[in-house]
Amino acid sequence: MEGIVRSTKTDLYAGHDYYGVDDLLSEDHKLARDAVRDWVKQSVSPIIEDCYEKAVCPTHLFKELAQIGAFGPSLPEKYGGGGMDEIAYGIIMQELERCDSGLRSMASVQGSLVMYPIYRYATEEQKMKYLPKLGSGEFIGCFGLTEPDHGSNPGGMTTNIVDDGDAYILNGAKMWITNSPIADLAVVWAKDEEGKIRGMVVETGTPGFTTPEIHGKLSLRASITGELVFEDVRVPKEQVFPDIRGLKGPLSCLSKARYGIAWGAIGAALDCYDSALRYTMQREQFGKPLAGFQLTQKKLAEMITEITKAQLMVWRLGTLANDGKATPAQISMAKRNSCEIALKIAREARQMHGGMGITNEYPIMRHMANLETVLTYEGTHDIHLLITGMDVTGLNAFK
Ligand code: TGC
Ligand code: FAD
Repeated sequence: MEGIVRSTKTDLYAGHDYYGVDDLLSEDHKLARDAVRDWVKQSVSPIIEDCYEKAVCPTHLFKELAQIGAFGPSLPEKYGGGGMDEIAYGIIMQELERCDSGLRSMASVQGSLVMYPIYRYATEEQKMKYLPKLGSGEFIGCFGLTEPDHGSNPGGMTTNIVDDGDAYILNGAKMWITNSPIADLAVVWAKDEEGKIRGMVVETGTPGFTTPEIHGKLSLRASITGELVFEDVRVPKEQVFPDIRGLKGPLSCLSKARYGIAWGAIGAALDCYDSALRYTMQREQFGKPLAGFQLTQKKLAEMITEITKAQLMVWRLGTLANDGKATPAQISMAKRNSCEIALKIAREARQMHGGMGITNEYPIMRHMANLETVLTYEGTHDIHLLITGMDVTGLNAFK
C-alpha cells in the first residue's frame, strides 16, 4: 500500500479461554477463527499502526476480507454470504476487532448493514445485482441512517423522497457514514410523502449525490468516514425496497450489526489483556516481574474475569440468535456490556504498561481510542441502557 510502512514486529497474540468456551464451539467455528487470526497476523498487524497513525483506510483489504469470508458470514452463500451460523459470524468479528475496531467496522458495515438489508428487503433482481459483488469485495457499500440533527433519534430524520413518475427524488443529508467516501453504493433510509421510513439502494455517481469525507477523527482512524449529501437525486423506483416501512427496517439491520459488535469488542479487550499479561510478566521493577505484585494480579484477575463473563454472554446470545430467538434488548445488553468491559480493560492495560503504554509500540491506546467510537455508534452506551430499562420495566424513557 502506497505510503504505508510494514512493521517488522511479530504479532504474538494468543487467545485466552479461561472457562473452556472453546469446548462449546464446533470444529468449523474454530477453523474460521484460526483462519482469520492467521490472516490478521500476516496481512493486517504489520500495517495497522501506520494506517492508524496516518489515518489511512487499507482499502486493498476489502477483497481479502471477502476471501476470508468476513462479509455476511451467516448470510446464504447464494447471496454472497458465508452460509455459516451466527456464532461463526461473531467469532470472525472478534478476531478482526482483536486487531482493530476499524477493521471490524469494514466487515460489519459491508455484511450486516449493506448486504443484510439488501438480502432481507430487496427484490430478487436487486439481490442478484448487488449481493455477489458486495460479497466478493468488488463493490463497497455504506449505510446511511444518522443525520446531522438526528443521531440517537433516527425516527426524526428529515431526508425524504418525493414521487416523480418512474423515480423518487431524494433530498437530505446523512452524517458519520462509515466507508461513504469510497463506496460504490449506499443503503439509504428516508421518509416518503406519508412520513414513512423507506429503504433504498443509491449508487454513488448518481447526479446530485456526493460523499464528502469527515476529517479530524481521533478514533477509528484506520476506517474512513464521511457524509451522504443528496440534492434532487433521482432514484429509480426499482431501487426502493418494496415492502418494508418504518424504523423497524433500519433497526433490524442494527440488531444484526450490534450483535457482531458484542462479540467484536471482546476481541479488543482480549488484545489489551494479552499485551498487559505479557508485558507485566517481562517487565521487572523492585527486583521482580510486575506480574508478581498483588496490585498487578488484581488488575489481571479482574480483566480475565470480565472477559470470561462477556465470552459466556455472547456465546449464549449466539445460540439464541441461531434459534432466531435473540431479542433486540438482549443484543443491546451484550453490545453495551462488551463495550464497557473492553474500554475499562484498555484503560487498565494502558496504566500497566507505564510510559510505554502511551506509545504505538503497543496496541493499547489505539484500542482505547477506537472503543470510544464503538461505545457511541450503533446506539450509544446510554441508549442501550435505556433499551434494557424499557425492557425490564415496560416503561418507555424515550417518549
Ligand atoms: P420505537 O418506537 O421503539 O421502534 C420503532 C419500531 O422499530 C421496532 N424496533 C426494532 N425492530 C428491529 N430491531 C430492533 N433493534 C428494534 N428496535 C425497535 C419497534 O418494535 C417498532 O416497531 P413498530 O412495528 O411498532 O413500528 O422507536 P423510537 O423512535 O422510540 O426509537 C427507539 C431507539 C432510541 C431505541 C432507537 O431509535 C435507537 O436504537 N436509536 C439509536 C440509533 C442508532 O443505533 N443508530 C445507529 C446508526 S448506524 C451506525 O452507527 C453504524 S456504525 C457502523 C460501523 O460499524 O462502522
Ligand atoms: P446524540 O444522539 O446527539 O447523543 C449525544 C449524547 O446524548 C450521547 O451521550 C447520548 O447517549 C445522549 N442521549 C441522546 N438521547 C438521549 C436520551 N433520550 N436520554 C439520555 N441521553 C441521551 N451512522 C450511520 O448511520 N451509519 C454509519 O455507518 C455510521 N458510522 C459511524 C462511524 C463513526 C466513526 C461514528 C462516530 C459514528 C457513526 N455513525 C453512523 C453514527 C452513530 O450511530 C451516531 O454517532 C450515534 O447513533 C449517536 O448519535 P449522535 O452522534 O448524533 O449523538
